[in-house]
Amino acid sequence: MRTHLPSRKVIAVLTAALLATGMAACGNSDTGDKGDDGTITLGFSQVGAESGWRTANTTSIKEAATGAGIDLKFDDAQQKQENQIKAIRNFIQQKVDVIAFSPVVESGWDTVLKEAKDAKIPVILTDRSVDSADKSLYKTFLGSDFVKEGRLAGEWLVEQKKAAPGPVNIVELQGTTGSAPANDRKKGFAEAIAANPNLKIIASQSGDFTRAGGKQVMEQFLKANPKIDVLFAHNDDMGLGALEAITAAGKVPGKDITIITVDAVKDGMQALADGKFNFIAECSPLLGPQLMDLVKKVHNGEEVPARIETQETTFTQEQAKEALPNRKY
Ligand code: GYE
Repeated sequence: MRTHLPSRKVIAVLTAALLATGMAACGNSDTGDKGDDGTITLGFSQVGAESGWRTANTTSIKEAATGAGIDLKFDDAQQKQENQIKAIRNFIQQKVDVIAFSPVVESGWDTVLKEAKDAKIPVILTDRSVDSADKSLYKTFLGSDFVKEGRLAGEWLVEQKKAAPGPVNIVELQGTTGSAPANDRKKGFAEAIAANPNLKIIASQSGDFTRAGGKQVMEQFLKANPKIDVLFAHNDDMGLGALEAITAAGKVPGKDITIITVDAVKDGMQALADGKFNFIAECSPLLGPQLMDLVKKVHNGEEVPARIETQETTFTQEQAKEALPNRKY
């Protein structure tokens, strides 16, 4: 029997149209879903603002996101893992398309990474890595080889001190305890200086990658150790803080104490060009453009390499003088 009710086909078409309207109405920046315009939403959890390196890294990421037309949700964790975990959970709740973060420390991420995986949100690690055994918890890791940076610093010192007649006393300012760059730079440096038994680390402590930390710990080092020949600081900022402590103790940085750092941000390069630092192993913070490229690829379901290493170099005082005028950060 014929009825005047709409056919099944018509109902299906109407339902689809209603659904589409509903989705368009709620599927936008508020929820973090990809909108009709195809904009990708990226949730990014930054470590903090502890150093010149970090500031340059944040600028690079924000500029690159704007340039790539990616909707960036940026969170500053103030050097606290609990804040990063909270931020990542928020990103999951907001249903962002991709999550990227720079893990403040290496361990303790499995649970939250599993939550992101279960929510089918791809994760990209940038700058620092995690020690998770399950590599399927993230798509890729973009950043430097920190062991290599430590090794390059150590190899330079071995060459400088090859004719040293007696013990060379080294103090080390470590980065944030438990962070990949602190663990790896320490390891690479120790491996390299093992080539000369005269080179001895007599004190090693964390200055948390900050100028204030570097100054304070260096003051303690100077009080406790009458003969310090070399300072290896895991970043420029701690080295810059240490300069104040060294000068206040009546010693000449770069002469009485050889200073080696990592990063090569502008202030560090200036200290090197001025003869206050002696050597810097570069670590590039300009990861934004590569990160945005990876975000797009991962979002489109394309395969990406599991590890992408940043290209970097080293600087002597002469090389710093040459490079300084063109240094962008
Ligand atoms: O060397 C330091 C910053 O993770 C590579 O963190 C980064 C390090 C960088 O605070 O200055």
